[in-house]
Amino acid sequence: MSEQKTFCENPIIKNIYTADPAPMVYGDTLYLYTTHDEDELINDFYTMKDWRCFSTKDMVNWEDHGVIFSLDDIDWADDRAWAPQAVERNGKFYLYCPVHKKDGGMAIAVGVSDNPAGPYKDLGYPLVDEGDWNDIDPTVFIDDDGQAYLYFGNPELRYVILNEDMISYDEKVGIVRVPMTEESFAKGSHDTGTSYGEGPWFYKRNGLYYMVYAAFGVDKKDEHLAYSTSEGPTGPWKYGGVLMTEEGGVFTNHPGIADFKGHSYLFYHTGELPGGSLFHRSVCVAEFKYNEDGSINTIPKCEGIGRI
Ligand code: FUB
Repeated sequence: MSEQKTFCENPIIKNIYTADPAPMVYGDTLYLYTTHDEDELINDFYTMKDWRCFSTKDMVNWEDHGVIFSLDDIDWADDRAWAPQAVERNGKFYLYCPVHKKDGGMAIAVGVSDNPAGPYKDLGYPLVDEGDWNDIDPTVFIDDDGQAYLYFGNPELRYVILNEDMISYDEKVGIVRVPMTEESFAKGSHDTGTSYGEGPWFYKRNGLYYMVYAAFGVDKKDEHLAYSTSEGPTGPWKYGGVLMTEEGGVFTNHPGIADFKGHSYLFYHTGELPGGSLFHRSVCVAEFKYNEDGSINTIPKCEGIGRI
């Protein structure tokens, strides 16, 4: 057996560029799904073709499961394997992934697998496809009553109410547009006039619903992370504060939050691996604690975390 490390030094993955971290706790293991920034860029833009999975039982020693889903597995997509999130229901695993469609625009694909580390099989058609560019960065959450929700979007936050099968949604309710108000997402410099940018991460803790997201502050060019909370799964949302500042990062950041073995973690990305840039990002992790009232203080980017 290889020697077990006691400290996870950021960035977590050092042999390839990874971004858009999405943790999922299943049993005694934390699975971390990421996107993959290719070394060689096409048209000097995000060059991303597949999704990766890594797992750990102690937050320090990671197993690399390699490519678990890729554009090659999705007949109707041709580009932009962007920020995913996975969830388990009834022993099946669902990986929600934004992609660029062959006939234009972004849409949300679903990969299904019997194993958290894949391989995932595409449905054969998009789950969410409004024919515009807003349909990116899905975040999925199954509430205590069994109702599942899929939020997504840039520049607007939108959601669908998923059916029990997790691969279709309530068409009667349709695609709901969350009111983009300053009370919900603070004044900012993104297209809606609020700070909400993209990369939502939806979850519930101690009865309070959280929406964590990448945000654009007033007069700021790079993304910071912010959060809003709600008493219910569909809002109204109340702005909570800055979760991580933009300093020391790259143009984007992307949150993924998980409680694991009694600890709370924020996954994010920076450009701190050698050769890093806005198109060559790396996934990092920081441990944090919630305040008594459920609020969260700003979390510093950090050098790494210790073993559980
Ligand atoms: O990684 C591609 C895109 O950049 C993601 O979908 C966004 O969240 C941002 O990180």
